[in-house]
Amino acid sequence: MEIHYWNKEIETADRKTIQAVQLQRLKAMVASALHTPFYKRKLPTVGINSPDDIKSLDDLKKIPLASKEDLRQNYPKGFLAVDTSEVVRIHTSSGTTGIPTVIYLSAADLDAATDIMARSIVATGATRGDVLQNMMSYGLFTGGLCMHYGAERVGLMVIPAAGGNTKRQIQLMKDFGTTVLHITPSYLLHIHSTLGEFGTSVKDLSLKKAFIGAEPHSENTRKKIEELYGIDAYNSYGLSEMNGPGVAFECVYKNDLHLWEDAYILEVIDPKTGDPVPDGQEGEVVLTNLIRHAMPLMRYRTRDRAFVHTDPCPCGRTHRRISRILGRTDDMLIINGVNIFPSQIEEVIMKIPEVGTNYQIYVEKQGSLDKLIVKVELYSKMFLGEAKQIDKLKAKISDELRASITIKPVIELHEPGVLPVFEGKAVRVVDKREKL
Ligand code: DLL
Repeated sequence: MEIHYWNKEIETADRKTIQAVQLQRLKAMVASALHTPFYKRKLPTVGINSPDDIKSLDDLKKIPLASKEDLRQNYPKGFLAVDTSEVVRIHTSSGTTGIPTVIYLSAADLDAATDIMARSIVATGATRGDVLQNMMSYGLFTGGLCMHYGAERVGLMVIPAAGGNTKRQIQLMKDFGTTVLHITPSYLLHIHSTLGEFGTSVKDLSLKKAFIGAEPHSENTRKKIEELYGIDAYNSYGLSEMNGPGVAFECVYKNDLHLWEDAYILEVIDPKTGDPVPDGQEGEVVLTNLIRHAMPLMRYRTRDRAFVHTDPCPCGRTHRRISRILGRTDDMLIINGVNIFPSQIEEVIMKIPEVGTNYQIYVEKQGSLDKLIVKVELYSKMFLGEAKQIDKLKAKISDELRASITIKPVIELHEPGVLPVFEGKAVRVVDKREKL
């Protein structure tokens, strides 16, 4: 198998070298962090007042864990270490309520993140001459722009197609000879089911690879994609809080994801106790960003469950690999790549005066795509009204939800007493999708 590297020296460095880089970068990160309101408050309470208080990588453990809740509570500038005049870009991701989490990048941060993205792309064998159609949404979501920059740096020809409009996507693939896709697995499967409708078959396309990520998927889903398209599909993991895609990526061997340890310190903890779990054991992934100084974020609880591989990879890269993401430790739903918290839905519907007291959220597959159904009980007097009024209310709930969670759910309205009542903890979410 032919192996390509973007930066062979660091990608194949021995553990001692990687750890030396980590220590030096962690110190620099603590120096930046001490300029943010959040860490200015937190670090002195654990005896860290200067980068010199970090003497070894073990001192990382002193730094308090950070959560999405911390980001939300400190929105919008509590984690900002520089003057906004030094920031060249922001991205956001959904938070547990309407308040998003925001990340800031300076020009140097963007450059560093782009380099890591380029490294991920090259690890799959994609290179100059390839045509990448980026079907992740552009805008505040990191999936579009961050991959775009990385692919340009490698020298691929990028088609910034963004998501949706399947007919146009297929046309673009045909017209420009797309060889690589960046896409959610659910959308890639969906496109396959529509090819016939648009008079196209896989043979009309030049596809060789797909980078699939932004949502959980199983090994079977990957295999299905590879068989249907006759391509190699590589798992791509990332999160906005760590600069988006490119945190961990599969190489040509496709045996789980190399996590770039010179850019991110990886820990896996028991989500209940916060204690580290041994390699090979499933736990919550905790990441420290070593390359973003405009907005330091250390020991961030991703809520993603995975385990660390200990066996070496035949590609020669020494950065440890994580398993595919096996689930989450919180209730965040990922619907066609979009992150949604049930609490966001509750907040919107409970503000609508006609809505009664009970509701349920259903997620199921419709073909290969996820379908979100929000079942809502109304006060009984509503059902005495005209059908037109009910339709109007459905549209109103749907529109208000869309404004908050960015996707339009199907709304079902019910009379009181129809939805299940729970005496203990209410089961608000019924997720009928494949379990990993
Ligand atoms: O989804 C960044 C990204 C874009 C990754 C494009 C890959 C490709 P967020 O919107 O902040 O960022 O969502 C991050 O999505 O914590 C995981 O729960 C989930 N996720 C991302 N990639 C994978 C994957 C982007 N390959 C959250 N497998 C993460 C499973 C994934 N889950």
